[in-house]
Amino acid sequence: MLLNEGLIEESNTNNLAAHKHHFDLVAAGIIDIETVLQKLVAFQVAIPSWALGTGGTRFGRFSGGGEPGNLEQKIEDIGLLHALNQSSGAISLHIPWDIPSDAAAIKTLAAKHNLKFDAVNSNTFQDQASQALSYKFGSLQHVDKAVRKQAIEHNIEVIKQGEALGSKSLTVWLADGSCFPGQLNFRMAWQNTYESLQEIYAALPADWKVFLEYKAYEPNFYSTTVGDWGQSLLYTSKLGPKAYTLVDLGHHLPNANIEQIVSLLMMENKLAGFHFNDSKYGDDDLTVGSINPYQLFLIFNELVEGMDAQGMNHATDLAWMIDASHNVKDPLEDLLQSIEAIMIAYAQALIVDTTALKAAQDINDVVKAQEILQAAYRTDVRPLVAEARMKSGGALKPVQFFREQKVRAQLIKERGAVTIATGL
Ligand code: RM4
Ligand code: MN
Ligand code: MN
Repeated sequence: MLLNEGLIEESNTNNLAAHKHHFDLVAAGIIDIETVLQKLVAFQVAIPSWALGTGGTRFGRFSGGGEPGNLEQKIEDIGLLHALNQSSGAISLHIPWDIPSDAAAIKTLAAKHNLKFDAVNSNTFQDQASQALSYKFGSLQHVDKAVRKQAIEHNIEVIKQGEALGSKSLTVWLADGSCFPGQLNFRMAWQNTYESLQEIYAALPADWKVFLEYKAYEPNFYSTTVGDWGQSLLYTSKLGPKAYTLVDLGHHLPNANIEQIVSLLMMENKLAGFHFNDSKYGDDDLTVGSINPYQLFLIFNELVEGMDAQGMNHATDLAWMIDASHNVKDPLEDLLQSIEAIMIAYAQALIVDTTALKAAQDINDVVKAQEILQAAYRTDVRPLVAEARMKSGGALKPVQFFREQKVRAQLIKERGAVTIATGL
């Protein structure tokens, strides 16, 4: 379904007086408000094609109604999100869950919704019906060369699919590892993985990048062959300048200092970007900012500091994507909340008094440094985010709009109450 723009305007008019009151209050305290707003307007976060349906756990999945049944409908859903918040202007495809049957038609449809194609993702963590050899014991690391070859060829195929759509990067997440001590020779697994990645790297078009995601554990529980940022950085450093390390927030052991990881990866010019989500225990794939919004702010604080130090463009020089699973929420509402949480953390990071912070750091004034950071974090920047959204044609209150206009009910009417989106 396409949203009627007039309805967004109408809803904004109804909310305008209250918004203006809140906006003026907060804007008065911000020195270069116009620059902050411009940066917020420019910032776009990609939506993965697997996040439009209801997720699940290994115990069950409780699908909602009106889920997109094909890639076209997924693009329409992201189009809806983008119309509401103007910050979700890209889609990231997971192959083979979402192989376009007609790339040109899919490109045209995406363009109609003002969407670009972000990184394409390969999948060698599941066996597909048509597949000759199994990934039960790994893919790029596998002891059998024939399995490695199959996995390499799959990645090269994904690059080709991405090229046809205008993507410029491949994200590789490997489930490879082992479940029991003795199962795997770590050094051999590392070497095999490295050699396989070299072949994929060699197949990258000149203007492409490859992102290597790491994950501490799961589905393998004893060892993971790309288990942390150090291991990923070792691969990406050896591979060459087109290889970068991707940070998925849920892929760390508890209490990891993710903001420090981010800072160091940026220092080495090896940070690919992010998969945003939040977690309490592991790779929970909860809504970003729902458990630990302060950590999200601290991460954005390092991002802004690091990107500014290197003269990077906040909106385009790193890859931003949501990677969450919505078990008990409407996926579209959850994605609206996710984008809002990201924009809030970004806005807070943009208003940190960096000059004062630097001065406090230089004289070891620890108390002052904390005051400065928390002054930004405790500022209610929601009116700034809403203002940026409205300026670009989005809704002041996207979730409220989604509910008032009964968007899900309309999707159920169009698509049916029992539909299951491809994905996990
Ligand atoms: C993994 C990882 C990947 C994602 C899959 C679905 O845990 O986060 O990025 O492609 O889940
Ligand atoms: Mn991820
Ligand atoms: Mn994950």
